[in-house]
Amino acid sequence: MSLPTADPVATTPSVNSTDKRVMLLKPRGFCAGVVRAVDIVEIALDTFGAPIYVRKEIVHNSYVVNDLAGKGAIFVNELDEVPSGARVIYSAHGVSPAVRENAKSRGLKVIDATCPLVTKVHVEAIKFAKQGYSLVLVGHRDHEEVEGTQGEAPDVTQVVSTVEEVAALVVPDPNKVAYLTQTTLSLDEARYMIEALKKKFPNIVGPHAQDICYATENRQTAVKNVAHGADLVLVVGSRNSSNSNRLVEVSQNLGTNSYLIDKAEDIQPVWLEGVSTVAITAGASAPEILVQEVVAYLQDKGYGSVEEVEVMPENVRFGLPPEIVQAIAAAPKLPVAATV
Ligand code: 2E4
Ligand code: SF4
Repeated sequence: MSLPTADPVATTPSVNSTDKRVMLLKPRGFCAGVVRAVDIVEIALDTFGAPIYVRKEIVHNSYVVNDLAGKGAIFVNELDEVPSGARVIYSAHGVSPAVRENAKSRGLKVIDATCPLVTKVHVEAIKFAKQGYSLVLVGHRDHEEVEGTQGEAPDVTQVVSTVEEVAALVVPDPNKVAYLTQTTLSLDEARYMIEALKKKFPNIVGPHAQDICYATENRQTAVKNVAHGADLVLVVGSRNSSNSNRLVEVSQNLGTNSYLIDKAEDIQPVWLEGVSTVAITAGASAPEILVQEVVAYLQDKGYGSVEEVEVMPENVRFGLPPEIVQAIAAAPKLPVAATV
């Protein structure tokens, strides 16, 4: 047997243009809570006029935030930056009672864009705390949603994000423990964490239906269904979007390369080397216009076939909050155009 005379050169298999295709996952992108939150800011700007303040990013997406800022919304980190008596919108991720009290004492006019499915978790926290339970909130400590939910019962709530943290939990009565979760966790991670909690506290109680919301679950299920048939999964979403990051993890855990991109320009050409099938999805806060720009970019690179793959239907809508419904009702009606 003869030894090779030189190091073998790594070659990337070239992909025939006719094999290059895009799978566009469905459901993807805006969920009902995000549609509602963005509508609230737009309607508030239209009916009340500027200035309209928004506490934190209305949703975790740079394009959405920049777009609304361009229309006159003023994004602030804390209520102290809002002038007394002004109008302020709470983000879709919710706020703690401490924030609500601060707004009241400052005389701010509040419009609440908290997603109803986040509010549902707040209600559970209040219920369990009233019943004397110690609360374990499974989630990411620095996330605004977790800060808001924890704030409902701060003295009895502990946040955990790893099984090591579950093992280290100390509570006054191990038979009186309840758990809740952030709405945008990985379903697999959450299951694993809840199993660890049940082992440590066999009498632990939880919500009737799980706290991870339908949109998080559907987008993860769609990725699970197609990741095996793709060489690359691109997730459109911003860095600070929890649910978008979870979609990348779901794909990577199944062994399919995946990247989070804010926009088409973030795609690095090297990612596409040897790739024939690209699956595209989008986090719950990522607008469809950015998805279409990614599709156009890939088409330009020879991915000529674009097929929408609908894994399940999704038809959820949420109503608007009363302050907005009243504002719409009170707004002067536009004159009806004369017919010729
Ligand atoms: C409120 C609750 O929570 P996450 O970081 O995924 O938020 P994002 O703004 O990216 O998505 C919408 C949203 C809002 C999700 N859950
Ligand atoms: Fe609401 Fe779920 Fe959308 Fe979050 S991802 S805003 S909880 S519907």
